[in-house]
Amino acid sequence: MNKGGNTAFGDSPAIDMNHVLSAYGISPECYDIRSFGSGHINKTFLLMPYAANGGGGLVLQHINTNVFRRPDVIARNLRMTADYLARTALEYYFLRPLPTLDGDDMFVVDDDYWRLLPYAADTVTVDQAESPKQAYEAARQFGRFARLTHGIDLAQFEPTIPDFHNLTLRWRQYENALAQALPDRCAQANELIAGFGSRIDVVTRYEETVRLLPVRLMHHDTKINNALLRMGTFEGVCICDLDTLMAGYIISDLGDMVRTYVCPVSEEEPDVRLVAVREDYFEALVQGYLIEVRDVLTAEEKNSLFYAGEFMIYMQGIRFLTDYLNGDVYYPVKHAGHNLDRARNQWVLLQRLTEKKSALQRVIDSCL
Ligand code: GN1
Ligand code: MG
Repeated sequence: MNKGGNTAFGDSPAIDMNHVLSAYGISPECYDIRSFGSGHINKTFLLMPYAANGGGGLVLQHINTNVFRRPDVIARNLRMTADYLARTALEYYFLRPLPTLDGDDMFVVDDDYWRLLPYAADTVTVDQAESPKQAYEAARQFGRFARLTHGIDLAQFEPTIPDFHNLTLRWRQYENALAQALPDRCAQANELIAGFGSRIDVVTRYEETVRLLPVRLMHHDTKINNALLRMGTFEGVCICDLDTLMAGYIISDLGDMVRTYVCPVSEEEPDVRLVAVREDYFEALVQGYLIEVRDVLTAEEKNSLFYAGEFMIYMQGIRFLTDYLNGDVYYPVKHAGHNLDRARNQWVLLQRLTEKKSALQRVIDSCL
C-alpha cells in the first residue's frame, strides 16, 4: 500500500463503525463485519447478520473523496437513475443506497462520506472471467442497464469525475508526467513510452469517434467483478460499483469489458507471456452486450465497437504509466515498478487485440 497522505487513497479514515451504523439504526454487535471486494478506490465492508433471522446482509462503503470530490453528485446520479428505473422498469433490480434514519442517502461525518447498500443474497463476483458464459452474463447485465436507461434525461446528470474517460486529456496528463518524471523512471519506462507513442492513432481516433457518438448513461467501470452473478449458476443478477454512473459513450462500457474479460490473466499479472486474447470470450461478451443494446445503437456506434477495446486498453495503459512516472500517487502499489508492470500488461494486451482485429471484427459483424 502507499504510505502517507499524499496519495489519492490518503490515510485510512479513523473508522468509528458504531457511529456510522447508528446513523442507520443498526447495532454492530449483530453483524460479522469484514473488509470486502477488490476495488482500488473506495473502502468496502460486508456486514453479515449473526442470527439467521437478522435480515439480509449489508455493504458499507467509505467513499474516497480524493478521487470522488463530489460525493453529492454520485448520490444524486444514483437517485435519479433509481427513480427512473422504478418508474420504467419495475422488474429491474437496482442497488439503491439505503436511507439513514434521517432519510439521507449518505452519512457524512467529519468530511467522511459513507453509504449503505443491501447485499444481494446468493450472489458471487469473480475477479476474472472463468468461462465464456460468465463473460456473456456479466456483459448482458451492463447491456441491459444501458438499454433500460436509453431514454433517461441526461441533462440533470453531472460527471462524478470530470473527463474520466477523456483520452485526449489522459494523453496530456501522460505527456506532463513524462516531462517532469525522474530520469530513472523514464529510463525504466523507455520501451513502453516508445510503444504507446507508436500507437498515438488510438488517441487521434478518440476525438474523431466521440464527435459522432450519442451520449448515454454509462457505468464506466464494467469489469467482471462489478456484475453480481447468481451463486452456482453464474446467471447475471445486477450491476454494482455505481460511483461512475454518468454521461459517456458506448466505447467506455464495451471497451472496459473487452479489456478485462478476454484476457486469461488480470492487469496485475507481471508475466506478459500469459497475456492473450481469447476469441470465445470476446464473442460471448459482444453477444451478451449486443443482444441487449443492438436495437438502440446508431450506425456510428456500431462502427466503433472494435475500437472500444483498443481505446480502453490504451487509456488504462497510459494511466498506469502516468502514475508510474508521477511516482505512484494514484493507484496503490505493492512493490516498486508495480504500475510499470501493469502498464506493460496493458501494452501487450493492446498488441494481442490489434493482431486479431480482422477476426474480432467478423465476430462483431455477426453479432450485429
Ligand atoms: C479503478 O477502484 P476500482 O478498481 O473500481 C479506477 C478504474 C480503473 C481500475 C483499474 C475511479 O477502479 O478507472 O479501470 O481501477 N477507478 C477510478 O483497475 O479511477
Ligand atoms: Mg470502480
